[in-house]
Amino acid sequence: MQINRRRFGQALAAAPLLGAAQANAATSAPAASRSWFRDARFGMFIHFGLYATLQRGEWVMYQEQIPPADYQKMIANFNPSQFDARAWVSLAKAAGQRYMTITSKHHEGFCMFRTASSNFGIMHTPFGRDLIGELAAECHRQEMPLFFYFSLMDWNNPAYRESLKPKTPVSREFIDVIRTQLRELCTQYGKIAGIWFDGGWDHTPEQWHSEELIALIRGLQPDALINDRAGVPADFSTPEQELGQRPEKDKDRLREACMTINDNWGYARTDGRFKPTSELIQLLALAAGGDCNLLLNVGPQPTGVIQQAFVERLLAMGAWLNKNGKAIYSTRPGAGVYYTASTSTARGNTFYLHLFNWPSGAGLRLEVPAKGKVQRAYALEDGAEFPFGPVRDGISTTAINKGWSESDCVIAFETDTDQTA
Ligand code: FHN
Repeated sequence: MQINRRRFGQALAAAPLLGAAQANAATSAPAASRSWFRDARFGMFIHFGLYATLQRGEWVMYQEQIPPADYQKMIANFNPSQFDARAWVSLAKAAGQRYMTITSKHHEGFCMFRTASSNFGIMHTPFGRDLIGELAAECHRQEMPLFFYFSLMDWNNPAYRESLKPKTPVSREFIDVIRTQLRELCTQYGKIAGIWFDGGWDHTPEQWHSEELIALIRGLQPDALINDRAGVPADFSTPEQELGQRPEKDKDRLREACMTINDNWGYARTDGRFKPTSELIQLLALAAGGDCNLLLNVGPQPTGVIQQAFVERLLAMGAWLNKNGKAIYSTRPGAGVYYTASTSTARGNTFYLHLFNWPSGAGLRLEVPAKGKVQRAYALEDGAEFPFGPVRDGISTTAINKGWSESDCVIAFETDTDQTA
């Protein structure tokens, strides 16, 4: 039964939650973990692995049907000599990203961490350093929460080879390989933020022993957050390349949308289709307006250096967040607004209206619904006051964009009422 990703997503959404007790034991991280994650709103996704050496994205082995024996020979060329954990973490910080998620093992099965489970890993390359270990140490040093992405399917592990065929359960031998690797990730690098499963669509949660794997992680890392891609809902949903609609039943469920800056997760030398910075800022605001985090991806080059096109956009997002972060971090969705190119967030008694693509020098008349009495209105990035007057269940104001962000100009409305309730 070859399950494709979209159908797997639908299957997951339809899956009746397992018996309450088991689910709870298996599906929820502590409240403190849930709230820091929800308040963080913006993370860096890193797809880095052996595939980077071919510079054609992370699915190159599958797409080009490279035989495992040939693919495995490539470990002799893996040497990201310019890899610098401090540079990666500092870039995420400068971008305003509050956590990081790195591929510890992608579908190719190449382990980016020190492991006793296989020789198909980074310690057996000319590079010969524990990249995950160095990144984890730097994240601890800079107090940056770190998630490990972990692919269940593994194109190069002989124990999984049998399970590549449709309708084939996953061998106990391979489940034990996964257990060993998860145990290493949960014990070798101090406190981790969580596990980001992926690549589970070819088998059911039962065939992956997902409950067992999640219980293993919770036992070793009680504060860890775990995503929904082992086929068990766990702590957070993960729409991909879209913000998607939040199902009614998931009103309070944690949600994180992952997106690429260009069209590839892994480094692809010829992929120049980079989203403009304005679109990335608007995606972050729309995500927050939908009570969703944005996990924005970079695919480092084989040297270990993150390409300039990614760096420029991330630094520009950081510059915008330096002035407007209050309207993103620790916010909740604001009341609905009438304007197409906009969204709203709220924090306490303040309501933030995000206006997209409002040209500098252009005028705008706004009518904004506000709960309670509006006491002050101003442009968040520089505090410039906005004159306003009452209209039916809200206020109206007229303004000219005085050089504020055209990507997303945030107007703050301070009121006497909690805007998040
Ligand atoms: O196949 C992977 C893909 O390479 C990438 O890792 C994304 C990131 O969420 N997940 C899978 C596709 O859904």
